[in-house]
Amino acid sequence: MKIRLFIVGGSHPCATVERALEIKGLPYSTVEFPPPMHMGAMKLLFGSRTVPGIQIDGEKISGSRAILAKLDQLVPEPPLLPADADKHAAVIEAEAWGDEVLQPLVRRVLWPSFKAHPEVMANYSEGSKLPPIPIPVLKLIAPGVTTLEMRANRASDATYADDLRTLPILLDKVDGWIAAGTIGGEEFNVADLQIAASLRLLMTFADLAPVFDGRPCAALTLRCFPDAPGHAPVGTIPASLLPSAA
Ligand SMILES: N[C@@H](CCC(=O)N[C@@H](CS)C(=O)NCC(=O)O)C(=O)O
Repeated sequence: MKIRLFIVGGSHPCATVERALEIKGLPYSTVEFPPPMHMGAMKLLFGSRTVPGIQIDGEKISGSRAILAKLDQLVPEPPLLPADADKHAAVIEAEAWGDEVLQPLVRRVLWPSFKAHPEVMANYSEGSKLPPIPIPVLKLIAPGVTTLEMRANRASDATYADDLRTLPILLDKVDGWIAAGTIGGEEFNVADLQIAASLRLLMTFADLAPVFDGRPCAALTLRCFPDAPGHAPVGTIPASLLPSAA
């Protein structure tokens, strides 16, 4: 089986797919694009402008959920979905929430943070195959890149404040799923991979450490994704917007 994964470095849904490929023991190669250039390239290649996209023996699939479903079909063991019908439905619901609610929130926090601190963006190219962009060049292109990304992700100063204020409520929801056994089992399911990848990216923000501290979802995230590229030091997010300041 020849597998090519199309990614942006540091992207959380791309991390979800990479972890699934690892769990399934499937070797693959990657094609990496710098953001926001991936949007045009992906639209041309996959008909949808988002990463991840995957090519499996020539068949193209776009979107982390569709890709995970395909991988589970191709390689059934270990399963990424429970056999029990009730548990299966609960996992599918948690996965959809991770994709549709949590994933976009992470982008709406990320891009305003990078807009204010373009130098931090360089930390997120750890492990990238692309040549590093010198900090002065990064600072020069950051206003354009971050404005485009904020527009594409419907991010604004208002969403930045709102998302950070509501983050603890979202984490309570994830902790609830862990308590119910929907996620956080010994073997990771599609919802674990979807949710933990988003939380892992948020956990690279040192400012958010107190929000995650001691939470079951933080432990699950680190178990699922021990390492993640990137680090945003304290002060990247304005103190006035941090949930603990509310
Ligand atoms: N929710 C979808 C979409 C992923 C997504 O939005 N990826 C971002 C990067 S993290 C992207 O490519 N954004 C470009 C755009 O919105 O045009 C998935 O999980 O595959």
